[in-house]
Amino acid sequence: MSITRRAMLTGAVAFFASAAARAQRGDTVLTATDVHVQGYPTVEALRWVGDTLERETGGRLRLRLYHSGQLGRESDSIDMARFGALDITRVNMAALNNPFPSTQILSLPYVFDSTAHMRRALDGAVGREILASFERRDLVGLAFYDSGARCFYNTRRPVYTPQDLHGLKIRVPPSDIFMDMVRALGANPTPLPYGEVFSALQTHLIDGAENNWQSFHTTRQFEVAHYWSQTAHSYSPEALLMSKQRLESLATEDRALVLDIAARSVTVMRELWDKSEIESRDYVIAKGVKVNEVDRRAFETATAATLSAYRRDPAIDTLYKKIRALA
Ligand code: GTR
Repeated sequence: MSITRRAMLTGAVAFFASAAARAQRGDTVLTATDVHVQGYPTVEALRWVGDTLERETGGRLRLRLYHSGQLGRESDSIDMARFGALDITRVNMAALNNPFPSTQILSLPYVFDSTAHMRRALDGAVGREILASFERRDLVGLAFYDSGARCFYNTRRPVYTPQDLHGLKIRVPPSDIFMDMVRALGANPTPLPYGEVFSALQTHLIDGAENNWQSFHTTRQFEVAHYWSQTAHSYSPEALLMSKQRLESLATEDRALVLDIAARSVTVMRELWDKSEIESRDYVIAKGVKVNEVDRRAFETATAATLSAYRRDPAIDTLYKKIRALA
């Protein structure tokens, strides 16, 4: 037998022996998913959750992370977690707006003034109320992560006022709020899964989209869309969700540990976020992306009807007032 073959066999035997020992010890492997690539702050925060779980339980609890959308679309991953086919999913609020109405306030236009404002709201009563709302549909809200300020970018021209968006086909995530908002701005909303936006821009199926600096950078959309306009129209944050059924299947102390580590990961995420936001912005600008400020007032006015339509729901209106009180 060749040395490499023998080494491979020895390796395989050792792997299966340790897997068998782990199974016997009752080790638990939690599966987690994220549409972003390795190195993206949400993925790295999840990796930190996995490493910390493993370290603090001596390997009894671990996380298997499927990044880069390996397990499909965000909206599908939410259902998979609800039915227990997946343990943890990291998704944007936009994918939750339709099935979980209390999340709508976090995605609506011009609700937050800054990242600091959003963090204050998420760390307090507003955040707690929204995280608790996931339980109604078999999920546990573990934490919120940042997603920066979403801005418009396109392949055609700089956008200073809503008029500049008129007639453009703009990709939106699967949320009625984003459909309504883009329509209110005079553009044509085109819902597409995140993984399809780059090629849609490249083939001119769409003219533009809206997102944060890190997504614009890591999906390489900046290579085809050269105009970034600082609209900061939505801070729609991320949610870390867990299958309720799976969490409840864990021993009491493990359950507490998962909740605690997820909560601690927020600080890790925020540090990664702040650093990568600057890095991504500087990177795309160095690659030739043209950035411009916008007439923010004009964007607020044009989207005001979208905000007030959702505020007709008294629960949303109460959350809105609590958030504005923290501005
Ligand atoms: C990103 C978010 C993703 C995904 C994406 C999108 O900012 O992190 O989870 O929702 O936006 O627009 O689809």
